[in-house]
Amino acid sequence: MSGLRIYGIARTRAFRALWIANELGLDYEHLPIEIGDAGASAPEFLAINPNGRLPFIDDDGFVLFESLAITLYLAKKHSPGRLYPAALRDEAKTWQWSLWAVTEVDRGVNIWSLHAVRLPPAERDAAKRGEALKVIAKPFKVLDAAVARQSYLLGDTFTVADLNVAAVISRAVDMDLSATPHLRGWLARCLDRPAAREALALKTKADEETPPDVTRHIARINRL
Ligand SMILES: N[C@@H](CCC(=O)N[C@@H](CS)C(=O)NCC(=O)O)C(=O)O
Repeated sequence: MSGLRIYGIARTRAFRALWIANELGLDYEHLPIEIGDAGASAPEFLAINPNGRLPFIDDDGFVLFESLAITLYLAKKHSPGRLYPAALRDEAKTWQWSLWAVTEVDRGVNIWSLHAVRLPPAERDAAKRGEALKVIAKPFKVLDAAVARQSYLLGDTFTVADLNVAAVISRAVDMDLSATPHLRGWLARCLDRPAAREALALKTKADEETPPDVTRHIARINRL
């Protein structure tokens, strides 16, 4: 056992940490705790991550929160020069794409998926869904162009830059992506990797087992 613990049910952004850990072939312990008072906001977990959010990791006593900080840290620790790029400018592009994903598309994809897939059909809001699609349309065109002439964001090989962006927009696989065919192909390539599929299987199972009240709670507390 490597001493790595990943906290958070795979339905949450913990999916990102699980994917990178699988990609790196790490031996880790997954603690699939829930959001809220019975999970991340319980005193024992607040003592580790005072944000009360998921995911967080404990790597041999080193605690880290923020899903993409976790993926970048693990990739740099275990795969320098491979999943984590060696060259300064490739590293900078990795930060660029990671920050871009969080600021430009994370919330929009989340809102869309809640109101297109995850909330009970009668509670889905078509206006919110449409607004979310409008917000992500422009950044999706940017991503589409970035992978139009190369297989991955930094060139010919898959790196943590791809993992971060693909993980953030993973729920977009259920969208009509015909307006961004390169993005669609790239996303399928990324999510088809064995390490991604393994994490996605956990996420799908967690999605299926999530009671509607929890999904409603997620939409309410995040104003989605
Ligand atoms: N920027 C943070 C966001 C973490 C976050 O909001 N996680 C959600 C689950 S995906 C959560 O824990 N929500 C519970 C809450 O807000 O109380 C990250 O990427 O790790």
